[in-house]
Amino acid sequence: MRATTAGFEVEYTQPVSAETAANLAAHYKIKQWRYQATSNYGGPKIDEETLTVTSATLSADGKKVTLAVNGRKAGHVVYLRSPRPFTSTTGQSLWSTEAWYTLNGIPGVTPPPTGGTNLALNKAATADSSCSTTEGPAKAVNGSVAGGNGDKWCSKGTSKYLQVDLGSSHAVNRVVVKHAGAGGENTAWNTRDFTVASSADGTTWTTRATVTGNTASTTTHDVSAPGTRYVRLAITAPTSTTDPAARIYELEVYAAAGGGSGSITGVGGKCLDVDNAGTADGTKVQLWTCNSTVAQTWSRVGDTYRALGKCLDVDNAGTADGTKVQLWTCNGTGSQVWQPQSDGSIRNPQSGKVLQAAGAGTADGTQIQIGTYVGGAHQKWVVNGG
Ligand SMILES: [Ca+2]
Repeated sequence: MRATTAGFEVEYTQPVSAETAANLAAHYKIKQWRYQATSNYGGPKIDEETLTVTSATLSADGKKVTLAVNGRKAGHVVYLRSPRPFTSTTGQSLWSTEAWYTLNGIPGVTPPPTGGTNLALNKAATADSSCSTTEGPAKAVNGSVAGGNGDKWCSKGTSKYLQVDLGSSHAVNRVVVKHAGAGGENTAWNTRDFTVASSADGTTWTTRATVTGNTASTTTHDVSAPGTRYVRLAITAPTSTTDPAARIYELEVYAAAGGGSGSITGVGGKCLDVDNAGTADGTKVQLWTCNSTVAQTWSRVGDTYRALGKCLDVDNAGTADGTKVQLWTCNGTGSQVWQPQSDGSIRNPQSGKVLQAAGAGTADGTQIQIGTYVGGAHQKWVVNGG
């Protein structure tokens, strides 16, 4: 079993039977979970969830299955099970039906930054309440933990939360929280139970991490939260004692390196490509076999994707299904705003449609267009390098 950019590759010693191959994806049950280090040996599974196998492809020799799997997260254990009957061409049953894979990182996906820019630094922060005027939410995004007891946000509210507005959309991949102990206070006051959620608009939230029983002074949460403008820390149990106050010295938010560039791969493993590396306004954008040329090198600049100095653009600000997508001079309009979604699609908010390969085609030269999201493989993209 090997990890791939889109899922896993599973190799067998004998070719898979026709009966098993007939409904191949249904032969794979996948779960993932993670562990949090404790002072004891071992610990409970955390964030256990079932993953969906969206496709399973058998190799020509019948010995290798390529699985596309939604929702994998770095830093998790992946458990794969193939209940019997699962047979070879000679009628033998699969000997071992289970496999475990420790997914430290997803191949081809930019790992979280080890340093990087803290996107929350000095941004607008809000909270449910503050213990005092000198312990407001801004103190949790001032970049410092060494300023004494007043260098934190503190709340004794009934629904404690701290929220930061990053100011623009980012593909957030790490949130770091510095609790009471990080500021030199009693470590028993480190936030015990909390969630980290993200939002594109400050209204609709997606929970990205759920933590219970924390005792650490600094907690790091590796997440996959594309299109994030707002991050919210919601606290359900502020301390491991009866002390009622939440104490957050710093809330840090990181994303894949800004200004990075790389390919954008779609259906059939083909790349988003500018026809013949043309730079004229209106140049066709298509699927093409990946070749690492500048015609397939896209940079993330704000909410745009750029190649050859121009922007990925919806023709004539169209909103209809099938409106073609092209290369155009960057002009700051909604036709050039693209927001990666957690479901793997890339959304153009102005039209409410997503980037897709026309007719679900995979041939070189397939036109790129917008369409209503239906969850098809022709609407899923992997943005590499930034
Ligand atoms: Ca601070």
